[in-house]
Amino acid sequence: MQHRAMSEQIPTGVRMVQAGNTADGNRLLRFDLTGRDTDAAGCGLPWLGGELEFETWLGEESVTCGETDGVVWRRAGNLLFLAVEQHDDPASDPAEAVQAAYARLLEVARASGCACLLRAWNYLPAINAGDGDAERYRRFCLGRAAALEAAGYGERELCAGTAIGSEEPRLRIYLLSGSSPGINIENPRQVSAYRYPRRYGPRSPSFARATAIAGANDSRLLMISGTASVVGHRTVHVGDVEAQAMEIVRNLDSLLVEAATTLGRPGLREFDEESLMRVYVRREADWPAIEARLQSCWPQVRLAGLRGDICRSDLLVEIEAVTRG
Ligand code: 3EB
Repeated sequence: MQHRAMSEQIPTGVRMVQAGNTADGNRLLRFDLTGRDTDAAGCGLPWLGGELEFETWLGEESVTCGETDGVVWRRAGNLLFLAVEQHDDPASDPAEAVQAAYARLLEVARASGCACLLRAWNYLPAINAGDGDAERYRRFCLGRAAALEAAGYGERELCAGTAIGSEEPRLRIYLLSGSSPGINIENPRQVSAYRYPRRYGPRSPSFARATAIAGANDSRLLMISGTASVVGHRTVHVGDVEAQAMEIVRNLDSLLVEAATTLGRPGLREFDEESLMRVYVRREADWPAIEARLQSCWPQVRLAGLRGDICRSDLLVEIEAVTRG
């Protein structure tokens, strides 16, 4: 897999990511964050509020769809959206099931000519169950890393990601891939997750802090990973949810500056009325305070609040975003 020089055009394109449940022949991906529509992709998490109930991702070309080896897919031109949704026992070790699911996803992506990873979302139950290296999140990371390694993906071929704990006995993995690579951005305030030290688990988490692809009208679509109150590789503000939220704001600001500079796109420097965010909170009661804080930082941004477990047990909130510039 080749990584494209940054000065080159990236042909893989998403025309638009919009809030709302709109119908369009180019609809590549639809997330129903409220969980009401079981035909759509979803997080399997209780929706707590905010203006964002649906995300609709539109491709540049018309969509074809199908199912291969238990992987449901939709294709628009150079882009492929893949989904695996299957039963998962919260009391089990998820490593093998995750490895097998990722192996199937990567094989369908490869066989379709869309082997380049662009964005991944992972939802699984009881993510913090188990002690030390037996924690289900760490076992998830092991299975994911093993499948990626077996398929030949190195740290430069990872993509933006999210991994959140649900309460339904179900593993959901959604993947956006393309025929050409995106551009990965790391956060200067954070150690790259794929280089976290051994203390966080036997295999480091396989994700980039953000991935940029082409958007409409020569813009760039920046897909930002789940971002938590992590500075360097350490959790900061243990036990203080509002301080964690404000640290995330600083992490996101730093990532935007890095992306704007790396990509030469000053329009990416700040979130705007097109930016969408999913806000995962461990304790439902924390949502109103978090929502108020985020609204005062970014009055134009549309948020979805979701009740989910964050992958380190000392993290209380995590935010992912998509923005264009
Ligand atoms: C962190 O910064 C928080 O394993 O795919 C965020 C986003 C986190 C994605 C993943 C984990 C993942 O380490 C955790």
